[in-house]
Amino acid sequence: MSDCCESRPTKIQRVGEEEAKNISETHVGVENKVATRGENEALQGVQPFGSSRYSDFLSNVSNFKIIESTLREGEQFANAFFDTETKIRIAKALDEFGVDCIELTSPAASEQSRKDCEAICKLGLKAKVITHIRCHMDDARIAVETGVDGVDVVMGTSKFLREYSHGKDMTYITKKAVEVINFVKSKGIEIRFSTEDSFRSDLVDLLSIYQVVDKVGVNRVGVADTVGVANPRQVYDLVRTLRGVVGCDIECHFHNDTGCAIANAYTALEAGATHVDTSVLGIGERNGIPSLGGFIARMYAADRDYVMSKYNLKALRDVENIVADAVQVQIPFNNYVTGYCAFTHKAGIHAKAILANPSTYEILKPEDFGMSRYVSIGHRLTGWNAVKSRAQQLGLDLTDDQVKAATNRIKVMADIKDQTMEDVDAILHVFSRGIKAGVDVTHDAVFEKLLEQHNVARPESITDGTN
Ligand code: HCA
Ligand code: CU
Repeated sequence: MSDCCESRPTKIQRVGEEEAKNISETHVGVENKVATRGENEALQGVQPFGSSRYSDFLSNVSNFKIIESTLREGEQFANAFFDTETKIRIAKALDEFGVDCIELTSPAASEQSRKDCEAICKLGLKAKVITHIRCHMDDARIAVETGVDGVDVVMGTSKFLREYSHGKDMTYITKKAVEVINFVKSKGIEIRFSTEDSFRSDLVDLLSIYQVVDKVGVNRVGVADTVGVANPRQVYDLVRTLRGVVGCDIECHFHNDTGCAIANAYTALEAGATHVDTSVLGIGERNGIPSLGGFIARMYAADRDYVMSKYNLKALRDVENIVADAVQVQIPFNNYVTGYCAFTHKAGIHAKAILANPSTYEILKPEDFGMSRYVSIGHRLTGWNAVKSRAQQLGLDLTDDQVKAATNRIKVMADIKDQTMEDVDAILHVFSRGIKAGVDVTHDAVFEKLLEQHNVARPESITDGTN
């Protein structure tokens, strides 16, 4: 259902991986002779300015861990209901992708949640299995019995949460945190302490409690933008300040209400955070958190080697399809990496450059993700270079002038309606055949007659309109 490539319209031309690779290799060779140093660096890698800024001493852009929370935050998505079998499928698919940790709903949430947590712990995954609990001894006691590798503890610290949620003051929160942390640690299990709604909490309160829990020996502290209010600059400031206050790892959790979740996660890493929370397709409370695919795309653009060495990028599509089916949503058309048009190039100018060297208009290499690039040619913005490439694929021997004439014909017809790939192919075949027969195919009436004959000869392909 959610396989984006199955439903791709036929006016789009797929550029074969091999073909693209060859074109790209040839082109880079030529380019090296003429391009400036900066341009060459940009062409050779995916990084925008050739050299990176990631030598920043604080930055973990090239050394981060993913805490994948589809089975915790994602369960808070409006459509989510995961039975045991589905949870196991998702956990295995995430493990196959290579996420570092898989976070599960609190075993204190329900009897079935507890059983599912135990079942996932028994799978023997490579990823660490952690669960997420309130800062409460009752929850902690249940969590440590499930077999998890770690426990993520959270407690609200903002004025809103202190007044309208749990009603406790900072002294109580700190005392509780220390009690829970000591208990979990005594069981030899990893522990993280996070403050809910960190960005609307008092900075002094935050830094004080993080300092206390760091001294007690948490493995990580967490910063959570629970309401999606933070912007990247605020994230940088807070995480950088926190980095100077605690010695433990720093996890970050960003909601996407105002569209900054991935940028915030990236900036947090630049400021010294070590772990980022994601969910598949970004599902979660309200409109969710950074999507695994979007976050990975962002990190790939920053350090392709690190991302490719650590994660099985070709498994992304599978895990997204599994989750999309489970929560009954479609993969969005503009989804990072796997969206229907993520690697589709349309304008003639783009198509020309893509055929010469895909890096000209692509920061992500589709083949690294097991995806294909497409060049859309049956429309009024098309260009003759892309049409020429299609003619070559069809084995038609047309001169550039003849291809240009055929392109004009495609544009005339596409002004009436977009042409399918088959329509485009028909025009090219008619041109080629007409030229061989010595007739003037640029003449409207001649062309139309030949096209009609061509279509009559292939009625079944006209009616179903597919390629
Ligand atoms: C929630 C809790 C949480 C916890 C994040 C964390 C949030 O509101 O459901 O443990 O760091 O967004 O604050 O998901
Ligand atoms: Cu959340």
